Parts: sequence; C-alpha cells; structure tokens
Amino acid sequence: MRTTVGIIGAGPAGLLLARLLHRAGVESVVLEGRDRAYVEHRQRAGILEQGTVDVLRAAGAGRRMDREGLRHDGIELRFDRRRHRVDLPALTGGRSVTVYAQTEVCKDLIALQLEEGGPLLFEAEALAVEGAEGGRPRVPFRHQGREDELECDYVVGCDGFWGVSRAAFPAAVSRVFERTYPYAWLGVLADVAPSHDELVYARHDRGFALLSMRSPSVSRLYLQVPVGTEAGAWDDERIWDELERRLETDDDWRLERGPITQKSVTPMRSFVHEPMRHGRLFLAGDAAHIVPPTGAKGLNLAVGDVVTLARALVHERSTGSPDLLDAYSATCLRRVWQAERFSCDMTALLHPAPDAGDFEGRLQLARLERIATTPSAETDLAEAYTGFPLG
Ligand code: RFL
Ligand code: PHB
Repeated sequence: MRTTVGIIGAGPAGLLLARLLHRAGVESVVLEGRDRAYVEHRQRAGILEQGTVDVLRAAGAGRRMDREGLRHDGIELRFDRRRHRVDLPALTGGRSVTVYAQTEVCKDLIALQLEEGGPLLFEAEALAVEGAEGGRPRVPFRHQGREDELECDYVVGCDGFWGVSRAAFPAAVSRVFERTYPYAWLGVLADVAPSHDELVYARHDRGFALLSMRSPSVSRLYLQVPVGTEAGAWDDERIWDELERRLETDDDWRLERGPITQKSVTPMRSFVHEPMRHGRLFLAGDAAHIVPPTGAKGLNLAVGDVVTLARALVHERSTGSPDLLDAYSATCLRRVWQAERFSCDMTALLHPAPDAGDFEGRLQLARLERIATTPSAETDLAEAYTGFPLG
C-alpha cells in the first residue's frame, strides 16, 4: 500500500488529521490497531476548548456537536465546604468550553472518514516505523491477521502513549521529561442527571472529587484514589458516600445518586517527548505528551498538534517550502509546555498528596482563596482552562 501521509492511530489526533488533510486534498491512510466499537466507546475526555470546537466545525465535523454539545460558561471550585464560580467568558473576553464527549467526537470523525475520506483500517496494528530518516518511510502492519506494509511520504504517530511511533526515534535524539503522581482517579459513569449544571472541581482533606457530565441525563464523576486501586474494590454505595463527603457544602446543595454503569481507574502522569519530529516521522497527541486530566487539556492539545501539522503539510505541498514542517516541533512544544504547567498546577492545587501534612493543606486552601478573591489569579486560571490560541 502507498499513500502520502501514513497515520498510525484513530484516536482524536489521527482521525482529525485525516479529516483536515482530506479537506485540503492530501491523501492519507489511517491504521488503527483496535476495532471500531472499541475506539467509539473508550471513555475519556469530556471538555472541548473553544478553539477545538471551532476547528471541528470548520472541518465539517460539528453538526451533532452543535446540536448535542453543552456550552459551559463557568466552572465551580469547591473547598472548605464553600463554592466559588469562575465566570469564564467574563474573565477571558468571551471564551467558554463545551461538554461533548471524546467518544462522540470520534464517532463523528469515523463516520465522515468512512463516507468521504481515504482508507481507515480497523484491527490494523502498526508494528514499527522504518526508514524515517531518508527516502520514503514504511510502516509494516498486521491487518486482521495478515502482514502488509504501508509506504508513505510522511508518517504521523497518533498512536497514543503506548504506541510504537515514539520508539522509532533514535535514543540519541530523544529527550523525555516525566512526572508521576502518588494518586489516581477512579472514574464512574452514572445514569442520573448531573447534580449541578456546571463542572465542580472539589478539594477536600479526604481527596479530590470532580463532578462532570456527558449529557443532561448522564453524570461523569471522579474520585482521587491511591495508586494501585482496583475499580472493582469500590462498590457503588461507597463511591456515592465518598463523593457526597468530598462535595458537601454548607448550603442546601445535594448530590443525586443513580445507577453506576461503568467504573475505571486512570493513573496520573505528566510526560513530554522532545522533539516531536524526526526526519519524516511526526508525533501528535498522547504519543508525544501526556497531562494529568485535572486541566482537561489532553484532547485539546492533540487537536492543536494536528491543526499545526496539517497546515504545515499542506503548505509544503502547495509551495514546496518545508519551513512550517521544520517549525512543527517547536511550535507545538510551546503550547504543550503551557498545558503541562497548567495541568500540574491544577493537580497540585486540588489533590492532597498521601504524605502531605496540615501545612500543605492550608497552602492549598490559601491558593484557592487567592483565586476566589483576586481577579488576576482567577483570570490566569480561566484563560488557561478555556485554552491557549492555536496560533
Ligand atoms: P488516543 O486517544 O490514545 O488514540 C491513540 C490510538 O492509537 C491506537 N494505537 C495503534 N494503532 C495502530 N497500531 C498501533 N501500534 C497502535 N498503538 C496504539 C490506539 O488504539 C488508539 O485508538 O490518543 P490521541 O488521539 O492522541 O488523543 C489523546 C486523548 O485521547 C487524550 O489526551 C484525552 O483523552 C485526555 N483526557 C482529556 N483530555 C481533554 O482534553 N479533556 C478532558 O476532559 C480529558 N479528560 C482524559 C480525560 C483522559 C483520561 N484518561 C482515561 C487518560 C479523562 C480521562 C479519565
Ligand atoms: C470528563 O468529563 O471526563 C472530564 C472533565 C474535566 C476534566 C477531566 C475529565 O478536567
């Protein structure tokens, strides 16, 4: 098989890149190791920045998002049994975020790709990336049990944190920056209307809690839990009791309970691989960087990468100039490190570490108090949360 751009991975990064290239008349082939149902139902992100919404709409992938997505003009910070609303548009010159699940973004992009775009092969596992340094790179892959090879002008590794693309960078050019956290998130999906109409980020001595949603009738909730926790170790009643404790306020706010339909545990990690390009191989999305989910940045960063890359590839093909491709890694990394900084800060602000003492707890409360009472501190949070420009 031959194509112009070989894309490994059909998560949001790979699917959106294929869509953007198709709209610009550039051929691509997407290889996805898993089957379609798996990719469409993997529970992950829920928050789209304004810039991400604009990109999806401009790519012709915004019809259902515009109908079913929920625009949110605020988030709530909860601490010390108090509530503070951060008014996003008021602090950012009108920017907001949209609740529309990653599963739905992927479903929309897959449907469009299969209808209008180039080949998208499911159960096609890339085994390696070869020859990225010169000539035409190749991707050997196994498709439904048969071995094959994809030859391309460029390969883009959109294969997430556990993919094979990053390993094709020689050790001498790779630099990895990493932090792990001494806690994880237990995430649940529940068939109950969200107990608040905006997201609630709660800091509590017992641990962080987050109230989010998937639709007006489905809640998405998270609890900070110790590393190594098994989702099955928490029965539903214990989960609701713990959420209630951590989210409790002094006013008459109440947490509604309902049937829990899914539980999973997510480890927390910060990770950046530099550079994001080697020869004719490019990395995009989680293949190049991971943020802890507290800042809701992972999916939005993946979108930023592929918008930058699509623009650069199209520029190279229409003008012959490699300038934008040469700048790809540095351009993305500037935005990536801002998101890493914000995601780390939000995580440290809201999660008591297992070995933290009362002093650290008081510091977290002082930081939250500062955000709640100081417009410059609150604006800093609102600007980062709604997103850095795609530039
Ligand atoms: P993905 O989504 O991991 O997709 C990679 C794809 O590559 C495939 N693959 C291969 N295919 C072929 N051959 C191989 N050898 C392959 N190896 C892997 C995989 O099957 C998969 O389909 O990466 P991508 O596209 O870069 O997208 C990144 C996002 O998925 C991720 O950053 C977000 O989900 C992070 N995230 C959030 N981001 C946000 O912007 N807002 C949020 O609110 C948010 N919440 C979250 C999150 C991530 C979470 N978890 C589970 C880590 C909440 C959670 C709990
Ligand atoms: C989610 O709805 O899954 C979600 C929302 C906000 C976050 C992380 C996850 O910061």
